[in-house]
Amino acid sequence: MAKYILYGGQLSYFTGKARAYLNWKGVDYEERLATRDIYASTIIPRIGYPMIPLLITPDDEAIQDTTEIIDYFEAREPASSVIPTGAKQRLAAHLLELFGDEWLVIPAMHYRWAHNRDFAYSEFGKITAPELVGDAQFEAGKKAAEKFQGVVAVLGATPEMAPAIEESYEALLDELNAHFSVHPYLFGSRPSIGDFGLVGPLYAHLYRDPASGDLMKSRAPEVAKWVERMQSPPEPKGGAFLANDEIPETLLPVLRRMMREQGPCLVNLVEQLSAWKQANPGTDIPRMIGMQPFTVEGKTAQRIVLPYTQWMLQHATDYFASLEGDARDAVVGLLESIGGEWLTDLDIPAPVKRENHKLVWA
Ligand SMILES: N[C@@H](CCC(=O)N[C@@H](CS)C(=O)NCC(=O)O)C(=O)O
Repeated sequence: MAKYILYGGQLSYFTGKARAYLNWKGVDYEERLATRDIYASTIIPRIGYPMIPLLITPDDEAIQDTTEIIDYFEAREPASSVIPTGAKQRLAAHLLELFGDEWLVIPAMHYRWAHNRDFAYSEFGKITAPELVGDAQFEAGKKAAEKFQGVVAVLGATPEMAPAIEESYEALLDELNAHFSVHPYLFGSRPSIGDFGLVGPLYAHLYRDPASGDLMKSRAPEVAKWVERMQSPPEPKGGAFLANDEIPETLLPVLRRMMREQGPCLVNLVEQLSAWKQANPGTDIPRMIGMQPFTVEGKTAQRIVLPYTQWMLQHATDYFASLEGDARDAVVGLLESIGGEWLTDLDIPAPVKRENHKLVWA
């Protein structure tokens, strides 16, 4: 039988997330480098725009988007699920996937482009121009990296924010280090969608980029070991989530950080997207719709507003809306304890969904 093919690269945030998941799920797949030729011959023709990772199934279905890749396998193999069944654990797992996917891009981009620039150029060279060598490959990498470098500042990783971003990231490393010195994964001995979300930034940019890897290994060795477990799982499809829907105490500081930093931006995104829809009837949803303020460790700047982020948020809010009785009460209690009360009565006037690799109004 034909294998699954994952097009991506070691330097890519979201390929790291997909690879970690496929390895844990024991999927028989082959990873292929997304070279310039692959973008032209396969990625753009199949999904309409240049983005990785792209998974091609044995039935020749193309799936771009790591959350959709995970959903695809979870539906086929629910027995070894990375989605916890306990209400608090599941809601927290959705939130931490959202945090990893859509927020930790700020420290990831900052550290790559402020502290690992030449390494990144040479890695971009290897992926886009494998036929070249030496300086020619490095220059090709520099050119290919321009697109990614160009968005670093609008994502919020500006030179003015650098000290605050580093302060926050180092504190996050300390929090995660304390957690992973007690638990192998976020919610016990089985990784969850939250673990896969976090390993996106914490593998390619913050572990594999050399200066960032040195920082992680010296300051937070338990986090580095978790990254290694995530990429090469010692027990694929094994382990279990903690009993009684327990949220470990050591995770609370991480959840509070997420709510403190990302929470206000999520509320603002929902408002902006609703206003945008009203102002632009019948228009396709663009990739970005405006700017918003964000605050990290007391410092404020502006960053872009991405409608896609609301789709990730809706995984948490849709799940919350499905809860009743004790399960709902337990989740409300958790949200109150982490500064996430806003989520309990959040109204999303302009919900979105994904269809054929595009975001559309739901
Ligand atoms: N939400 C997507 C994000 C994928 C993504 O941003 N991939 C990056 C590389 S790690 C990319 O190809 N970016 C190109 C772009 O943003 O135009 C996913 O989960 O797969």
